[in-house]
Amino acid sequence: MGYRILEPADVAAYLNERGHWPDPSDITVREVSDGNMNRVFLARSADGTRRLAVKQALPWVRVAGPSWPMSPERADAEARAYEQVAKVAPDKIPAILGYDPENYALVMEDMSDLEVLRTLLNDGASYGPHTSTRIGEFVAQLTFATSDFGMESAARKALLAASVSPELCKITEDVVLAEPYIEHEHNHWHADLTDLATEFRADTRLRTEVADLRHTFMSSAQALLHGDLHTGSVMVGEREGAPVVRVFDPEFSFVGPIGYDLGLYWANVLVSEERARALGLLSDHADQLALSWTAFETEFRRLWPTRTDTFFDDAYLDRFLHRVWTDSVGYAGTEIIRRVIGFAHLTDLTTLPDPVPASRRALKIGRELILRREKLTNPSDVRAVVVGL
Ligand code: SR1
Ligand code: MG
Repeated sequence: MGYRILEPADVAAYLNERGHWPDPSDITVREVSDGNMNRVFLARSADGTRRLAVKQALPWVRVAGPSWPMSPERADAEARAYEQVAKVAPDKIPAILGYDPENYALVMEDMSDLEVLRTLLNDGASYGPHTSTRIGEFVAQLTFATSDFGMESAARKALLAASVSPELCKITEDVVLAEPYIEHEHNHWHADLTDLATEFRADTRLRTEVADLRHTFMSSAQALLHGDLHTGSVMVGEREGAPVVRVFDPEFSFVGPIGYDLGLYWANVLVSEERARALGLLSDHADQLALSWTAFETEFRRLWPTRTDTFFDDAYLDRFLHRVWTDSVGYAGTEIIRRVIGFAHLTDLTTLPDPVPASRRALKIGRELILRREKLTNPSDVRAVVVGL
C-alpha cells in the first residue's frame, strides 16, 4: 500500500490491520503531537484497559511543514536505537510493540500516566532523587554497550554502518553547532538579547571552540547516542509506588561523542535552574548535573571490567572519561545558546513573564562552558560558573 500519512480517523483501522487492536469499534484516538518533528496519537478502549501510542514520522519537520522536507527514515533510526537500548536498559525506555518501516510508524506503550519532565519542571516541580541518576545510568548503559569497549570489533563496525543518519546529524550540525553563530534565517531571539546575539556572532574565539565541538560531533564515533536528550525527551512518574523514568524519542540517534547526550541533558537542567531562579522556585536544580555525571561515571566504571578489548587499560578509562566530561561541558554550552538565539527555543524561558534576565544568564553560562570547558574539570567548577555570574 505504501507510505500514508495517518490522521486520527485512520488510527483505529491501522492498529487493527497491524494486529494491535482487535475491536476497532472500541477505540478513542487523540493526537498529542508536541515535539518539532513527528505526529503522535494515543488510542484507548472505552474501559481504558487497552492503551497504545502511535508515533509517525512525517516527510517534513512537523513544526515547519512541507517547506522543510525531511526523510521519514528517521523513524528507522529511532526503532534501531530502541532495539539497542532494550538490550541493556529496558527499564528506561517505553515498551515498543512494533515498528512499521513502510509507514515509518512505531507502536508503543502509552505513557500518558507519566509526565514530560520539562512540563513538570515548568510547573514548579523539583527533580527528586531519582531522575538525573537514571539519566546518567541510561547514558552509561547505552554508550558502554555500543562502544568499542562493549562490542566486538566487527559487530561494532556493522552497528556504526547501520546507524549512519546523515539528515538528522545535519540538522544538529546546523541548528545546534553552527547557525546560532552566523546570520541565518532560522535564528530568532527576544529583542532585548540582540546585543548578546551580535556579540556571539562576532566572537572568533567562541566560533573556533564551537567549530571544534562541531567537528568532534561529526567525527568522533564513540558510541550510539540518543541524540536529542533534553528534558522533553524524558517522562517521569510513579507506577505501583515506585519512581519511573523513561527516555523516549531517540530519532536523532547515531554513533557519536558520548558528551553530546550528557551535554544536552545538562544544558536543559541548567536552563530549568534559570527558570526556577527567575520565579523564586529554586529547589534541587543545582544538584542535577553532578548527580547525572556521578551516575554515568559510576555505571561506566562498573561495566569497565566486562570490556571486550583489554588492551584498553584502566589508565585509558580515566583519560576517556575525562574527554567525555570535557565534551559534555562544551555541548551543554552549545545547547543552551542555540535554545535562546537559534531555531528551536525552550518553553522554560519563553513562558517566563520576563524571559530576558534568565535568557541573558543562560547565554552567558553557555558561552563560559564552551570557552572554559578544558579548565572546568568537575561539577563544582561548573557550579562556580553558574553562581559566579
Ligand atoms: C528542526 S528540528 C529542531 C530541533 O528539534 C528537535 O527536537 C531537535 O532538538 C532539533 O535540534
Ligand atoms: Mg524529539
